[in-house]
Parts: sequence; C-alpha cells; structure tokens
Amino acid sequence: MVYNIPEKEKKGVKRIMARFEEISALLQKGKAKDLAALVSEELAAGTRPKDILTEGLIHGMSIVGEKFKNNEIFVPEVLIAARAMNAALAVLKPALADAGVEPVGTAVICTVKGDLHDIGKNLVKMMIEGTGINVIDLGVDCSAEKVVAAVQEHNASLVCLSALLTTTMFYQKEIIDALKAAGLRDKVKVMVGGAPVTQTFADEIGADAYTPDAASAAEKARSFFD
Ligand code: B1M
Repeated sequence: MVYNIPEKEKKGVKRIMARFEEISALLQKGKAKDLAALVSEELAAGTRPKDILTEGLIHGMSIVGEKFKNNEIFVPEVLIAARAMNAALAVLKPALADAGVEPVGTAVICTVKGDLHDIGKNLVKMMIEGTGINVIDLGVDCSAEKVVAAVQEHNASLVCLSALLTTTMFYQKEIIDALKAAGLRDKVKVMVGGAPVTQTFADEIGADAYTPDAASAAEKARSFFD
C-alpha cells in the first residue's frame, strides 16, 4: 500500500501507519468517543484528513462490511460501528472541507411510501456514506414526488430504494416511472433492496441494481461512481 505523506512526515510513517490501524480497530469495535478523540489528535498532529478517512475509517468500515456479509458480526455491531463512524466523521468533516476533499458524488436514499421500516435503510445509508458518497436521506414513507424533487435539487446520480413489505415493494417501480416521467431516468442509477426484493423483481421493474445487504449495497453504490 502506498501512502501519500508529505516529506516532513516521512520519518513518522511507521507511527502514522500504526495510528491508521488503531483508528480502523476502534471503528470496528464501535468505540465512538475514543475514535473521535484519536481522529482529533491526528488532525492536530498534521495527518492529512483524506488519509485518516481512507486508510483508517473507510478501511475499518469495509472490514465491518465484509464481516457482516459473512455473518461474522450482526446488526447491533454494525450499528455501533456506524455510530462510531458518524462520530469520527463529525470531527473530520470540517477538516475535509478545508482540505477540499469532495465527496465522489451524491445519492438519494429512502424507504418507499407506505413503509416505515428504516433500520436496514439506515445501515445501507451509513455504509454507502462510508465509501465517500454524499447521501441525502429522505426518511421513510417516501413518495415518488419527493424522490424526483431531491434528485433535481441535489443533482444526485444514484437513487437507493428500500422496501420491507411485499405490499410496498411495488412502489419502487412507481418511483422509477416517476423518474422516467421527469426525464431523469438516464441521469440516475436506481438500486433497490429490502427483505422481499429479489434480483428477478429488480429486473422486472427496470432497476439498475439489486443488492441483498448493506455491505454489497455500499460496494455497488461506489462502483457507479468509479
Ligand atoms: Co415489520 N414486518 N411491520 N416492523 N418488521 C417485517 C418486515 C415482517 C417480515 C415481519 C413478519 O411478519 N415476519 C412483516 C412483513 C411481511 C411481508 O410483507 N411479507 C412485517 C409487517 C407485516 C409489519 C406491519 C404490517 C405489522 C403490522 O402493523 N401489522 C407493520 C408495517 C408498518 C409499515 O411499515 N407501514 C410493521 C411494523 C414494524 C415496526 C414499526 C414495529 C418495526 C420497524 C421499526 C423500524 O424499522 N424503525 C418492524 C420490524 C422491526 C420488523 C422486523 C422484525 C425486522 C426488520 C428489520 O429491521 N430487520 C421484520 C421481520 C424481519 O425482517 N425478520 C418485519 C433488520 C434489518 C437490518 O434488515 O431491513 O431487511 P432489513 O435490511 C437489510 C436488507 O434487507 C438490506 O440491507 C439491510 C442490511 O443488511 N436492505 C437493502 C434493506 N434496504 C436495502 C436497500 C438497498 C440494498 C439493500 O438498496 C437501496
């Protein structure tokens, strides 16, 4: 792995790598307070915010995602890690903005109209954010009009739709139709998911992607921006 570290920092490469590992480990353990403190300390020490993000936080989150995908850890651990990620991002965000590190793009996410389940959607959101994508969260019970308006307002290029009920999954198609009607379908990719959703269903309704869990959703989302 090659780290892009300024000349004056070169002496400290070993120390910095150990710190990145520490940041990654704290994130995986969900130690929000300690993680935020360490990130703050590293910023004060002059470590580049982008390196803290990619080599520490995103590295840790991708391990969490892998473990979750392989059933080595479960929802509570992912939520705890995601909360730690958010605490660290809160510390890092101003520094990232100062350093001019822009998100790779914007996605809109929601649970569709008639559906109030948001645990899975929140996990997907957090994991996608962890890949460096700006995510606009429209919450639950979300109408097609709201999605269309958000895509236009935020110039989003990815729409993520979650549905947990066999009765609400069909609303994902209504949103795709509304995007078409608004002339936005060619400008956005649509990813669908949620327990009753399948690849076959996604193909039937004309979605660009179906993913079964938060880790693969994040991976797929990022692939649309690479
Ligand atoms: Co409801 N509920 N619920 N519920 N609920 C289910 C979904 C149900 C399967 C339970 C059951 O009967 N066994 C059933 C649906 C049956 C069906 O349609 N086939 C059901 C029902 C019937 C209902 C009500 C109708 C009950 C009633 O009132 N009679 C009602 C509906 C309310 C409404 O939405 N309008 C209702 C209400 C609720 C609560 C409010 C009590 C609560 C939700 C709390 C909340 O979300 N804030 C609730 C809960 C907790 C569940 C269960 C128990 C758990 C759901 C959950 O959070 N799972 C659920 C049974 C179950 O799933 N075992 C059930 C954990 C979460 C991490 O997984 O959301 O699947 P999940 O997300 C995963 C993947 O699906 C995927 O990634 C996530 C993480 O890996 N994923 C995506 C999700 N979205 C994605 C989007 C993507 C990609 C992947 O790309 C965009």
